[in-house]
Amino acid sequence: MENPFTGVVVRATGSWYDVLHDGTTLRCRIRGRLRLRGSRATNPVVVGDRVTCETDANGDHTITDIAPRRNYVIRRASNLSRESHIIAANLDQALLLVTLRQPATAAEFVDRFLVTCEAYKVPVVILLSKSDLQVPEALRSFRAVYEGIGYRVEEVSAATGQGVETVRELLRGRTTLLSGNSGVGKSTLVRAIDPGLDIRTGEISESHRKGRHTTTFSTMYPLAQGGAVIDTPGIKGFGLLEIDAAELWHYFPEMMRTGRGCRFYNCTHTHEPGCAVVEAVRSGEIALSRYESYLKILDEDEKYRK
Ligand SMILES: Nc1nc2c(ncn2[C@@H]2O[C@H](COP(=O)(O)OP(=O)(O)O)[C@@H](O)[C@H]2O)c(=O)[nH]1
Ligand SMILES: [Mg+2]
Ligand SMILES: [Zn+2]
Repeated sequence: MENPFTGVVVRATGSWYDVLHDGTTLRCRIRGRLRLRGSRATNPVVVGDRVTCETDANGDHTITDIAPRRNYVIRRASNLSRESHIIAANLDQALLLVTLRQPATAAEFVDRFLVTCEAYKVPVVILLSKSDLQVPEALRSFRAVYEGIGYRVEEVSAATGQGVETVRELLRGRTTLLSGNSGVGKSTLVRAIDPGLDIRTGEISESHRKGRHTTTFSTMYPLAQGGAVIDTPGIKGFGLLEIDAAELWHYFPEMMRTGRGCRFYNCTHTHEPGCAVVEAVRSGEIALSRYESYLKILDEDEKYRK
């Protein structure tokens, strides 16, 4: 094998990194100085990173360089933390699986994820999952809100096969971040597309890690048909700590459209007179649930910003 070699990080645990090179996964460590470089993120090497690695005389592999990231998705390291954690880099798109019942996905979760995708310029498609279990009227009103904003929404069901071909085509040849609450059907959907693929929970049960409570890591799974999906187990929400409070509304496309009409150029769309956004919420042009998500994110994230 060539030395140095290049590859893509398919799993990053913090202590070791799996790098896919030419169809083979090689376990690598990182060099100390890579840990220190740049960014506030707690993890220097992330799933999706294109890396250069060297193999030493003992046959041990070390990541020595990371190519600049085209994009990435980030979250707060934990609920009460100012540190950020990059979930994955170099994404072509994100698919957000949403179920309106069994289990019900909170609107705020959906909207936070969409804001993250807007902010980091990752195209996103919303999949209304387990469509066979949903109430048609609830599906219709969800679509009305999100398609009205400009998002693509598809109904899928691994049980009936609805939308599975559409998802197969969406995944082909692309690197896709798959997201959604636990239980919305991510693993089942991927198995319907690539039966050989077994997306597990991503939990690490190495003995030296016992006692740590959050031992879940995102993992990239190459697809037989080309492309790869990144599963992010255990992620309950996306923090937005790199987004300025004054800018948050820029990542709500419908607020971007109406906010131009506000009396004050620096309107926060909360209390100001002559606010075109508040007026649009009143008239029903902007969905109340979206505006509520905006207010919650503003309020919650205020305390974590620098
Ligand atoms: N009725 C129905 N059940 C589904 C569908 N997709 C998944 N499930 C079930 O929902 C549960 C959670 O699915 P899973 O794929 O593990 O969700 P994940 O946590 O997002 O990976 C399992 O019991 C699945 O059998 C679907 O399209 N329709
Ligand atoms: Mg799963
Ligand atoms: Zn305003």
